[in-house]
Amino acid sequence: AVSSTFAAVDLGASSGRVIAARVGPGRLELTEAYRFPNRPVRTGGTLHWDVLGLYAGVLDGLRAAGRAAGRLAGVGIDSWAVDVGLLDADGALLGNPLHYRDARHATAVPAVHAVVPPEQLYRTTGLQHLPFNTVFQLAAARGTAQLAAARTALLVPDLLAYWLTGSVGAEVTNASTTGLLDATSREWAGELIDRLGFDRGLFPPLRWPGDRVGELTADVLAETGLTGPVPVTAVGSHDTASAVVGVPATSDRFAYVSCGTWSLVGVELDRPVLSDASRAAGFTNELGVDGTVRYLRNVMGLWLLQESLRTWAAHGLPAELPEVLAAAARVPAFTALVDPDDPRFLPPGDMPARIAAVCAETGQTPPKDQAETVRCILDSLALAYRRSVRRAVQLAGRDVEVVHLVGGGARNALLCQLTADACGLPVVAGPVEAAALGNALVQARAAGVLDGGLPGLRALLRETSELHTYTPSGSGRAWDAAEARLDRRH
Ligand code: LFR
Repeated sequence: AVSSTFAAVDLGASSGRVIAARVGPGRLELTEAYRFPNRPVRTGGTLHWDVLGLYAGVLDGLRAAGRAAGRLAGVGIDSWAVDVGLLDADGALLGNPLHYRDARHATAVPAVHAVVPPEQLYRTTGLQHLPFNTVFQLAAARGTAQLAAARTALLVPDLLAYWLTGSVGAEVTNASTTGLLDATSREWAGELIDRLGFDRGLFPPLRWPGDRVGELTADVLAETGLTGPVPVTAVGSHDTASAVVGVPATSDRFAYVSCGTWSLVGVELDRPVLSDASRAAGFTNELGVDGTVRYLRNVMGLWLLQESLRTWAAHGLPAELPEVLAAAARVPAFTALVDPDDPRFLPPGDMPARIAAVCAETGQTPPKDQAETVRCILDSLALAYRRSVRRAVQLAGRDVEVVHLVGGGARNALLCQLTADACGLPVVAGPVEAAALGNALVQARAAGVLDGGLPGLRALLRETSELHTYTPSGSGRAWDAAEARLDRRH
C-alpha cells in the first residue's frame, strides 16, 4: 500500500481525541476523527478521572476513524502521565484512577522522604519532585482496602490498551514518570519498591515504544465495526514523549516547549543528569522514544490561562480566548510577574484571585482586569521558559540554537513572540498536534511503513507541517531586569 491509516489516541486533561493519520513515504496527514470531553469528577472530596467514559470515547473514536479510513493499520495510545488504575486478582478495575491534581497525594510526601530521602530518590529515578508522582499517590493509598486488593497498577494508556487487547504491560516512557523506575538501568527500581513497602508484583513487565501490545479483541472489533486484525502498538504513551518525537528539529541543538495544559521545557539527551544541582533546579529525566532522555522541567503552563477562562465564564464574564489575547497584547509588558510553579496554582480553582493574591504578597499591584491577568500569565510563562532553557543548557552541557514550541500553545502568537524575546532565540512554532504526530510516526515505523531514527521521522514532519518562526525582538535587557525583579520579590 502507498499509505496506511493509523489511529492515534491522544488524551489530554480536558479532552480526548482520536486522530486518523495517513502515513506513507513523504506523506503524513492528520484528520481528527473524533473528539470528546474529559471531565474530572469529584466525589466525597476526591478528584477522579472518568476512565470508563474515556474508554467509551476511544471506542467511538476508533469507529469514526475506521469509517473514514476504510481500514486501520494500527492503534496507539498516549495520555498524561503518573495516574494509575488498580486491578484486582481477576483483572477488574478497583475504582476510578485519581486525578493528579487531587490534594491527597501530597500528604504522603513526608512519609516517603522519611524512608528514602529526596536526594536518594533522585539519584535512583532521576525524577523531578512533583507531589503527585505515582510513588506519592501509592504511598497515600496505603492502608486503603483498594490498595490491599490491588494486584496490578496500570498507567492510563496501559489500562485502555488492556481493555482493547487483553494484554497487560507498562510502557516505559510513561513508567519513567512514576518515581519507581531506575533512570540508569531503565528497569523497575525493585529495591526502592521494596523499601517503600510496595509489592513488586504491582508493576507489570515493561514495553518499549514500537513493541506490539496485541490486537483489538473480537468484542472490540464488533463494537467498533472494524475489520481485524488491528494491531495495538506501544508508542511513547506519555503524551510528552510523543510530543517530543513530534518536534521538527533539524539537529540536536534544540530546546523544546511542549505547550499544552502543562509546559514541558527542556532538551533531548542520551543519558540522564542525576546531579544534585539538577535535582535542586527541578529537572526530570523522563524516558523518550529510541532510548532518549527527556531532560525537562514542568512549568505550570496554560493551565493558568485555562483555569482563569473557566473562572471568568463561571462568573458570567466575557471570556473568549482570541479577545482576551488581543487585549493582553495591548497591556505594557511586566506589569506584574509571578512564579507560575507556585504550588498554590496546582489545584483547580479561582486562578485570577490566586494570581492577584501572589502579586499582592510580593509587593506588586495585582492585575486589575482580564487583560492584565492574561498578560501577567504570558509574561510569567515566557520568563519561566527562558529560565528553564538556560538552566537545561547549563546543567546538561548542551548548546541550543532554537526553541521548538509544539502543542496547542503554538497557536498563541503572543506567547510564541514573548518566548523568542525572553529566550533570545528563534522560536519555531508547530506542529500543534505534535503528540498525535509522534504517536502515529512510531506506529508507522513499527509497521514498516516508515524507517529510520528520530532525525528521519522529524524530516518527514518538517516537510508536512505548517511551522511559523518568531525572531527575538529587543535587546533582551528588559527580560534580564524582569528576571532580577522576580527573584528579588520571591
Ligand atoms: C502533560 C503531562 C506532563 C505530566 C503531566 C501530569 O500532559 O503528561 O508531562 O507531568 O501531564 O501527568
